[in-house]
Amino acid sequence: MKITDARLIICSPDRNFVTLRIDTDEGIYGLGDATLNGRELAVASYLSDHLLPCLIGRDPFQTEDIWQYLYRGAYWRRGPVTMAAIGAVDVALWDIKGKALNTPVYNLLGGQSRQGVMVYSHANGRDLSETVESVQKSIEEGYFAIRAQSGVPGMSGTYGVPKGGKAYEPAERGLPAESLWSTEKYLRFAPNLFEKLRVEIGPEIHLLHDVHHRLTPIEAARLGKALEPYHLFWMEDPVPAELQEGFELIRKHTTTPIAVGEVFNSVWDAHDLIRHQLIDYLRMTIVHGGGITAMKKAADFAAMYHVRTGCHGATDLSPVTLAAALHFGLAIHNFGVQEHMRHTALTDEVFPHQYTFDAGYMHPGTAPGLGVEIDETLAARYPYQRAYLPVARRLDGSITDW
Ligand code: CS2
Ligand code: MG
Repeated sequence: MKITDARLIICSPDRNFVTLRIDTDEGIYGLGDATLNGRELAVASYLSDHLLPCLIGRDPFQTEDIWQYLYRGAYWRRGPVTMAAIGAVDVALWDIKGKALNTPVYNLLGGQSRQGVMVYSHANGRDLSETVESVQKSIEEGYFAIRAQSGVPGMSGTYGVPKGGKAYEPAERGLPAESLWSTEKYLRFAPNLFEKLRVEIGPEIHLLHDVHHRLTPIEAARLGKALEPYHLFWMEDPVPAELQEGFELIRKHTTTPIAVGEVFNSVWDAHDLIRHQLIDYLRMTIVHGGGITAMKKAADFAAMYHVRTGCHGATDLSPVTLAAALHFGLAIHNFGVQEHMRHTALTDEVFPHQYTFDAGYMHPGTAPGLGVEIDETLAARYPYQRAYLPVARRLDGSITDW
């Protein structure tokens, strides 16, 4: 089998997506997701201008050799743009391999290791009571793992809480929106949120929370300690993760489990975090982490240190990535949880898929390959529109981490 063509489908059904399609001389094609929220066209150029010409004529079954060729052959390694591009190629090749062998991709990764993939939903509210209601709605929908994000008293808005009751989508068209952040207000409020949630919903539901890179290690240690009575499933991205040794300080003070890595694009970004057992869940995801080939290696390394996966799965990762993540999560042994931020109905229409949700679990389906398609005619009706993630400033006006 030979690769005969590789091209991008860039569309914006409610939000921007970059999808790679690779065609072969046997009529089988594969899809990969190359979406990097707020920097979509950088990845599109890296693929179209640099990687795709190198694929023509290659054997799509050679996933390992092609991954190494694209990674080592670039000379300039790693980074979110590079690894999202390599990830898109890799996932499309696994899709082709599954279709050619007439088997779902999970069968190529070790087979079905569990009945289903436990997923967590997004619950949020502008204030405590709205957030409690939103968590209760997720429970009614069948989730038993739920991320809770709430507006903070005294702050006009915060991460994870939509404006005006719409579904939460952080990237906004036009220039970057600016938001204000107060660590003091947040640290005073967050423990109250989870105390109230435990009173309202009891101890069984897995509660997760995303700090979104906003604290210093000692502040994160304080928060983790304060949240211990509420037994969170995880506290996510407590600090910006460049300083891996900073997590030693957090670990010294709290047993609240830590999840990190959605902004990582290589296992090297988490090497010390994993081998020193400074985290409990690795959030790196298939699209940004270099594809299935890379994520399988990262998961196997993490398994040696009791670290489980908790792959990122926001709506800025397309249904192609969600499908790939479900195949991956169904097969690997040290699976932890998969994020399930539901795409809009229009996005789902553009990306018909086999995966299903039932009673807190998802399954990728048994179709050969990934079990996801793209309706190119419909996609063409929603052209790309530049959009940016917000920028955050402290109350004194200085830039902080959004
Ligand atoms: C968040 C994301 O899902 C999460 O855990 O951190 O919503 C993140 O903000 C977006 O994916 C950024 O594009
Ligand atoms: Mg996050």
